Amino acid sequence: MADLSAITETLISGKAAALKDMVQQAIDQGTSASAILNTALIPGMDVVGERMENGDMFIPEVLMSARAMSRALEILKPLLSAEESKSGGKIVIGTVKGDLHDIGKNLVAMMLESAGFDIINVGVDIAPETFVQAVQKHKPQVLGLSALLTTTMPQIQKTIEALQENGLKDQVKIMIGGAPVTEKFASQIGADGYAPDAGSASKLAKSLIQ
Ligand code: B1M
Repeated sequence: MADLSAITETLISGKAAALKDMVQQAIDQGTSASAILNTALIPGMDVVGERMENGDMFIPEVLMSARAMSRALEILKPLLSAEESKSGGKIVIGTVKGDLHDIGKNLVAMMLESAGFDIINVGVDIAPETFVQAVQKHKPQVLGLSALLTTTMPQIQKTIEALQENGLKDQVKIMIGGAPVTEKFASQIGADGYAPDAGSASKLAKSLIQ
């Protein structure tokens, strides 16, 4: 059995190369990708968040952990594929304006892709009008909006308003998420669904498309 707590510690220390090796080793030893993700990596990022909040870790160190996490996710990506059949749906996903957090959004995109959706990941710091253009261009069934800061949550609402102003609100289902986002907020602003994590995002997208 792989030492998952050592993986967590290496992620917190931001040692990307060592983390990649350890994740690969854990997989080779038979540990499932979801166990590595849910038992070692996500709890590790939570510790990083707590230390950041307490002033025990600073932005450059947090960035090193974030980079290490992204490298680990690259290894896990092909292994996290869901068993369900392809849905054939198209999803545009991005992080809202003013927000640079992309690990969770990329994880959601990855889960959706492995569940059979066609994903257009438009990136971070995306303005409402850019989301509108992406919806006009790609005509997705679902638009996914991610926000990790309480200060950027209003941009989700602004994006929904921009879709409304451009006559697109009824042509696309809007799914939202991110640490500060809640079900209540989603219904208040007229989003079609909220998902607390990547696994539920995949289930939600399927239910929205049906
Ligand atoms: Co930032 N940051 N950060 N940060 N950062 C948080 C979010 C924070 C909670 C840390 C803290 O203080 N405890 C705090 C926000 C407080 C608040 O607003 N309530 C915070 C802050 C304050 C900031 C800055 C303002 C700090 C500063 O500069 N003073 C700054 C803002 C920059 C900006 O965006 N404009 C900042 C910067 C950064 C870094 C750049 C250093 C880095 C981001 C690097 C990157 O993403 N490439 C960073 C990081 C890494 C974090 C923490 C530590 C980790 C986030 C993460 O990746 N989690 C974070 C603390 C924390 O969350 N524990 C923190 C792991 C990821 C798998 O989870 O992103 O929650 P998460 O995604 C989940 C779900 O939320 C959900 O599914 C995902 C997978 O299960 N989900 C969706 C996400 N999007 C979804 C979309 C969906 C559905 C579900 O549908 C479309």
